[in-house]
Amino acid sequence: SSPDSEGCTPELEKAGLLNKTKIAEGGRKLRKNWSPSWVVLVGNSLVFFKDPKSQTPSSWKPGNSRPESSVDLRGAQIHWANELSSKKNVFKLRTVTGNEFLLQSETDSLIKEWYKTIQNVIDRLDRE
Ligand code: I3P
Repeated sequence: SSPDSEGCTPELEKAGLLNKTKIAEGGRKLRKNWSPSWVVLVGNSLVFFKDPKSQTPSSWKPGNSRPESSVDLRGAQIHWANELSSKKNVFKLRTVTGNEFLLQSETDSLIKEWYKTIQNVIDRLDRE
């Protein structure tokens, strides 16, 4: 494990480019607006960055680029949701606060990895 694993800097679990749209805010439905997002899973949070051009390994680090938004995965739910889009490989992420996101990739293996990794974090937090 890294020197930080026992310290105060959460470990980076995964980062990559996904298509994203928010579809609800606090339970209120929003109009879809798909856009590419640099997504970083770190600690208990999924963090979204607007600029897909800053995809260097260090670009997620605090100070290097400002997140567009972030999602607390504690109590969140994840479901495959291909019925919610004409796109393939779509899953829905719902937070305890009633924010809902669709995440999508054209690459089957990639979206499956994200699904599995996020589900694992949610399960771990559920057991705490
Ligand atoms: C939406 C846009 C989205 C589409 C959505 C449309 O139109 O085409 O890409 O979602 O479908 O309403 P607009 O740009 O005019 O807002 P998908 O790509 O996920 O299918 P929907 O309303 O059936 O969800």
